[in-house]
Formats: sequence, structure tokens, C-alpha cells
Amino acid sequence: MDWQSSLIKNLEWSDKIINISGKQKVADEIAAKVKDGDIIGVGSGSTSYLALIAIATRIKEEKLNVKAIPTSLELSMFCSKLGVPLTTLYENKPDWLFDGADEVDPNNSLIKGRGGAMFKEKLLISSSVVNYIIVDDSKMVSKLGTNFPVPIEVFPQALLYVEKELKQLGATSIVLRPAKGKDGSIISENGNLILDCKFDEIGNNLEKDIKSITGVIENGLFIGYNLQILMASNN
Ligand code: ABF
Repeated sequence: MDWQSSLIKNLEWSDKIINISGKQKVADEIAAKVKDGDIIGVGSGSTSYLALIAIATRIKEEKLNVKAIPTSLELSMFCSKLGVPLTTLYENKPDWLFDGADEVDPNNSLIKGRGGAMFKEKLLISSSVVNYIIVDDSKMVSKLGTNFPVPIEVFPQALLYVEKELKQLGATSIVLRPAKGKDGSIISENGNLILDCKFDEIGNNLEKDIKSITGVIENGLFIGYNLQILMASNN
């Protein structure tokens, strides 16, 4: 087994890398965009991992001077493992970024945050000039909230207050992410709690309305951002 395959095998996410050929094709497309000197925002998700491996190969083989700003600790460790040099938002902003998503609607608005890293993901998407979001057909929905709840990162002691305010905003189900959940992280990248919330209607203002509640650090709605969606074919 070569070094790339054994790294994929080691990943906690490896069991989620289905349809590997479609995802590998998009991962290779992403890697082909890398230019010497680029600062790249590195998001998570199964295809993003494959893209990072492909980028690491190009850096190694072509001795490219490229630096990554990862959206999570897990990604930082993975970059280090692959020999991809890291930088931070203190020193640089990304020229471009790639990341995954849980849902994409016809306006390219997203739900993200199954991994609990939506704060840094949003910070990077907001800081980056060009954003590629990699998904497969299963992520395309006519309406946000069809298959996934909206993850909301909450400062722990604000939990009860935030819950009350979310009900006012129309949340129909609010679930504290379970400690032994099969899917997703229990706590956010920043050590906060995550509420997975369902809404009957996700309007254009909901992202900002949730964000304005004291005690909410971030939420997984990405409405009206400048994004380019790359589709990994399921065939
Ligand atoms: C990250 O990876 C998260 O915001 C999102 O929840 C997840 C998607 O992973 P995958 O592409 O493996 O479904 O982008």
C-alpha cells in the first residue's frame, strides 16, 4: 500500500469516502489549480481530504512554495503529516480555498458544520478571494434543511438562553449534539457546545438572526456567499 492510501485508511473519515473515483476526479481538479506561492484555505470533508493529498503530492514533486490555512485542528495535523507547510490568518489570507458542505440549495447557499468547525470555515470563506465547495449529487437540495439540521455553536453557559431565543426564531427541533454521536463532533473546534436545529423555513435573514443571539458563536448557514460549487459525479 502506498503512503497516500495508508493515510486515507488511517483517517477517521475514511469510511465516508464513498464514490472514490468521482471524488478523486474533483480532488485532482482542485490540485491542478495550485500555483507556486499560493496560500490555500483547506477545509474538511471526504473530497477535501483527497484534494489535500493530491496537493501534497504536487508540492513534493514540483517543490512548490505553497502554504495552507486549515479550518480545523484535525486538518492542521493532516497537513503536517503530509508535509504541507502551514500558515495562519495572522500572517496571510487565503488566495483560494476548498471545503465540503452538507447541503447546497439552488442559490448556492449552504449548510455546513457536521464536523463542528463552522466558525473557522466561515472565517476562512469570508477571508478568501475564491471559494470552491466540493459536493456530490446527494448534497443538492431544493430547500436548505431538507436532510440536515443547522448546527449552531453555543458558549456553554448560554445554552438555555440561546435555546429560548432559537424557539423565537422558529426552531422546531433543538438537539444538543450527543456525546457519543455517530455523526459529527460533540463539541466545536473552540470547545463550545453544538445545537443541531431544524426550522420549517430557512429565510435569507436566518443566518444573521441566529448570529445576533448573545451566546451564539457561529452557525452552519452560509447564505449568499461568493462560492463556486464543484460536483463529484456519482457515476
Ligand atoms: C466540512 O465537511 C463540513 O462543513 C461538512 O459538514 C463536511 C462535509 O463532508 P463530506 O464532503 O465528507 O460529506 O466541510
